[in-house]
Amino acid sequence: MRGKILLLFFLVFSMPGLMMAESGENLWLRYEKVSNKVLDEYSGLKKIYVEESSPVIEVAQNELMKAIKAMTSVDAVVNKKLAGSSILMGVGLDEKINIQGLKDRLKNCGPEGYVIQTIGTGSDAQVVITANSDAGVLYGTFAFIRMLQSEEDIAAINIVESPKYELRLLNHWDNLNGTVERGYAGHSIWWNREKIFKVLKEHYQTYARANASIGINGTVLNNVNAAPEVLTDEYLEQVVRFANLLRPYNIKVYLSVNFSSPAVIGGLEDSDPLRDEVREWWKDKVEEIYEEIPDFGGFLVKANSEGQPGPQDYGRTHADGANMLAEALEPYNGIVMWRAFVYAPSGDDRAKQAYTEFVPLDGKFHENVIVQVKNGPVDFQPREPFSPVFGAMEETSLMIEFQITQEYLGFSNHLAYLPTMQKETFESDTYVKGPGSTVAKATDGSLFNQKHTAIAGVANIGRDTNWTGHHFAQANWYAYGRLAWDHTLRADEIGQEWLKMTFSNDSAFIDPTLNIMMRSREAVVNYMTPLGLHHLMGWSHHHGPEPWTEIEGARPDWLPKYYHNASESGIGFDRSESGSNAVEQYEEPLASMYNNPKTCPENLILWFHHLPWDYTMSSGLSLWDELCYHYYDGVEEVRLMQKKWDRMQGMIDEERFEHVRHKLKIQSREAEWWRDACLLYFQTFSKMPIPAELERPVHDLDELKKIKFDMTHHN
Ligand code: GCW
Repeated sequence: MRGKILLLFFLVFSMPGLMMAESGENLWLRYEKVSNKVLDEYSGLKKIYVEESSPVIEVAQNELMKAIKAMTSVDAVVNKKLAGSSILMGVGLDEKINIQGLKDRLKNCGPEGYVIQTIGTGSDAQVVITANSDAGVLYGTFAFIRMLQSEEDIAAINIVESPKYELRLLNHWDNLNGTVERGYAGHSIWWNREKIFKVLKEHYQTYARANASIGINGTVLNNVNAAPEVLTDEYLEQVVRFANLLRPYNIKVYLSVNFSSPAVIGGLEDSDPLRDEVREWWKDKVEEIYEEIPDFGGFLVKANSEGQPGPQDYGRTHADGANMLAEALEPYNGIVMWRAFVYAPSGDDRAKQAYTEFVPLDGKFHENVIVQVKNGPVDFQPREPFSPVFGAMEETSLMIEFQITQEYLGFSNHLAYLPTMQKETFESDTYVKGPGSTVAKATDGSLFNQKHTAIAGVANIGRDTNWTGHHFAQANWYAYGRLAWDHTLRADEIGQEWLKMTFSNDSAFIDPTLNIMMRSREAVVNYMTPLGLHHLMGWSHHHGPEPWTEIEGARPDWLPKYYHNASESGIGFDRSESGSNAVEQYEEPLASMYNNPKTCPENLILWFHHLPWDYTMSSGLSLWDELCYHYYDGVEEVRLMQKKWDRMQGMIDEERFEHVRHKLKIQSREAEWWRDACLLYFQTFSKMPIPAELERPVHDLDELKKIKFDMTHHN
């Protein structure tokens, strides 16, 4: 019997095309066997010399040994002597080995960068992984593992790396009751779990390893819509456990705090930031936290925004509020990240408000305050211009906030590879210091003398086995970290790295799949909000199209009509001089360029202009026809994605293949839903026909209006 089982086992796993089912739980840290082509070279990685151990170095060393074992079957051992070791890792190796220029190279890699270098050749070759800190060694080790996973040549490595941003954070919008705001991958990994911490330890370690592998060094554990209770003993105890667990991976924990905490949980009369009693309360609270977590990162605050309390409730400014917290955190080197995502219910054009409120406060924030600005001026739309706040506050540390969770890009149902969008923001020229003053440079310290540089990504992580709901959404987590480390990396090179580690090193799989990824975000823009349209989504769920929605008593700027302004005279938001004049917030030549529809980039034209339906676009088509072609292109692209993906069958495990195929089917259906809903609705104003050569809509407008989108299965 046993023999038969073994035979069956052998047959199943030796058959070409039949691969082990994979759930995605190991993310990009799968450590598959490398090919025979490189096996010989890699098998030499037998002896590891470690200079001065520490908890962080131990993590790096264990990871490396585990990876080598899994990829090459070699049992690497720790060697006490430097001579004869194949891998040398640790801080201070420059004192022990004589490599020309190493000291200078280390000078260039800052506190968390690293050097990886091969010395010697053939069987004497040694790989050196060194840095100025244990964290740098950890990151260098993961970079080296990535090279092994991607089967790169390691015979002559010569790498010097340093991160572009000092603080590279994930923001979890996780509520203490276990739900996740705009989370589409199950419930919170942090809060309200039934299983005990001990059981979950490995799960958390995977999270920590994954983040360490891409250089994330901080995580905010709770929603910016913060419950004051997170600062009570009950929750702080849990925060201490998370901090202890994440520390050896060089990840600091931060908390979102509710500005009214002194009143709500402290029993004070109010939370006025200029009252001594309130200031003392925060100081005591901070002291209490640091007693337990000496390396606590600091606070993230959403204040006076979307109903959250803040200093303005007491007639104080954002600076008054932020500085009070900064003062409490300062003795411990803690940071305040104060969000600029603000807009008043009945104010001016919503796109202008962050700038209007924050730019006058430039220079008024303490040194340990960083103002956190969303990439665009409205709200994580599939395409927005960059926020004009970037570059406009020279005397303030500014950080960029991206959204990794796909609130407005199809949730975890749609394949949308986000780095192409993020690169668009990074590379946008603000012109604040002349041409070349990109958003990247305006935030990474190269243009202004920021005290701190930082970047945040709103996490797409949940309790789903594959962590992110859609297997390809893992790529957005991975890529965010890689870009936070180095925003000059190309979206395609990051995508390729990720595909190799997550699926396969076979170019017959990688090339077409990378092509799907690289074109995916533009597809989403086309079938949802082309030509600068924005916020056409259902007002509460933000998933499906509801350009028609009217809700009595609702804030106008939560409803799509506020943004698209469709009427018989045309469509679009006039932000030119004749409208809200939001263009004025941009430097020249951008202000003039955006102001004129003839020079405004057409992919943003309806963001800045309200134009008649028969307006002639650069293609010679009318605006209406152009809009139709974009919506149809979006749908076509998803159908193409499906075809390309179908050809990948057999190249990866069936489980993940099928899962993605299923998701693409949903995406394809929803792309049609979007196209038909928007075009049929806008057609009631344009009264123009959909070009004859295009297929007919598959839906009926009245039917579409009746769809009640059900959010429940997304949480
Ligand atoms: O995009 C909007 C979301 C809110 C979110 C808010 C914010 C956490 O719809 O769910 O709240 O942005 O960024 O604060």
